[in-house]
Amino acid sequence: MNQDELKALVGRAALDYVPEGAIVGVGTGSTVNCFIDALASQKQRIRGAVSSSVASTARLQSHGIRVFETHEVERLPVYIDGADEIDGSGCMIKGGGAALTREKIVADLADRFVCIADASKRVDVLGRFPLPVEVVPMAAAQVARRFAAIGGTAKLRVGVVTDNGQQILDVSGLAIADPLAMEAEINQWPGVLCVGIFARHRASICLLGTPEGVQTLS
Ligand code: ABF
Repeated sequence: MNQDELKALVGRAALDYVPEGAIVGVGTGSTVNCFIDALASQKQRIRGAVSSSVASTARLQSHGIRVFETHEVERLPVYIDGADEIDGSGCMIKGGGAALTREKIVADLADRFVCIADASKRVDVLGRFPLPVEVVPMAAAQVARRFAAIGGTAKLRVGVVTDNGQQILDVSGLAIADPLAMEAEINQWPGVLCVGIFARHRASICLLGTPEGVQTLS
């Protein structure tokens, strides 16, 4: 199976984690798009969704799935989202799709985080994928200097303005041995809106698409 087929496989598999009558938290990216398309075939089973991006909202609504605002819910039973990297403890690097801030906001509402990914996303140590960080533009240069001080090379994602009107830095050269500590540290840097380390909001379950089928990691 090619990568698109593996994404479709895990997108369908995630339906098993959507309770009857639920409002589902929905992430962003091409793997999540496969989940949204699969969800559409069972939309009568759910009340609707809370979305993590303008793009996912549009796709959900194109299928006739009601999209609730975050202030309309207090908790969600499940959040389904992809990742750029995921390690053995469910910590992730996310944000390749520039939606990391709203993804973390919606993940924070959910009782369970189900990550859907093809096998290429599974790593032992996070950091091979350049770490996305959403920043307020006036802080970008100073945040880049802070990353340089810890061995990172930050590059502005040119031509990208996030759904929140901010910028993205992509930071390469980091080996993230302690994701929780690094997430906590970077979150304190002035001008950082969100760092794409999901350790505090790690995946409780990962559905990994492999040529042998779906591997369930928890
Ligand atoms: C999203 O999923 C982003 O956080 C992450 O960058 C993306 C992975 O995209 P894809 O599924 O297209 O590989 O949640």
